[in-house]
Amino acid sequence: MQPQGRAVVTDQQRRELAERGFFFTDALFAAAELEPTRRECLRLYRDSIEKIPESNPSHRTKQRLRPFLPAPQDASEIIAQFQRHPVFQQLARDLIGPDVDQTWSQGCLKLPDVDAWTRFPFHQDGRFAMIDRQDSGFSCFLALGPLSPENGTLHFAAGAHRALLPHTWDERQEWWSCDVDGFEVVPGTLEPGQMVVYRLMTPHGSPPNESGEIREAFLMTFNVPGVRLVETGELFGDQRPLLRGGRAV
Ligand SMILES: O=C(O)CCC(=O)C(=O)O
Repeated sequence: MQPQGRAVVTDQQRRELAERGFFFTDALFAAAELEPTRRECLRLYRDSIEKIPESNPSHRTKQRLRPFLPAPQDASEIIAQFQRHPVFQQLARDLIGPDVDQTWSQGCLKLPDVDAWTRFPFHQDGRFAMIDRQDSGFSCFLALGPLSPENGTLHFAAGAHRALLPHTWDERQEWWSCDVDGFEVVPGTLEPGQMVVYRLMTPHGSPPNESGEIREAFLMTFNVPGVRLVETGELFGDQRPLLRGGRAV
């Protein structure tokens, strides 16, 4: 068990989260702490393509350019350890309280673009997973490498996190899409180890990766334990305990 640490969220960041739906952190992870997770994401990416049958070329193309790499902890003990980093624990204590679960995680790699496949329309995660505890959760978009508009970093719409916006289904991208016209949109330009911390209803989306390099990011979502899907009542997500009584479990 780890002792409880000092708060990492400042009053200003807390205000920004409440009013704008997100805040930026300093670089809270050293390069040597990020590197093993970065390498593991690349390994999981390569493995994920091998698993797709050659008989399904369009699925292979999408997975090659904008891989979906959920629950990386199930395939990597290195990542499973990293997800319990004291920084995540302290953020969770500061923003949620003494009892917290990891509810979602994914590697967020994006390859150099072909035909705008690596664009992600603006959306609220709350539209993908309609859960009963949207307000208590938060996500961390962590830079494993430098992130910029050019390499397709996530952008965040400010002040639009209080209600579900209308979404339409984008057939080509196979993604829910909402309109953020009229809201300030802020690019998540980040150095390695920096994060944007945002609410589950904060609209976010990303332009194509126009650079020649892989965009390397990592996503973590935390919430109170026992989060359920509204429609079915089923427990949602990873349900992986992080804190109980303020202490790591
Ligand atoms: O990787 C990206 O740029 C977008 C990912 C995203 O928004 C999501 O998975 O909800």
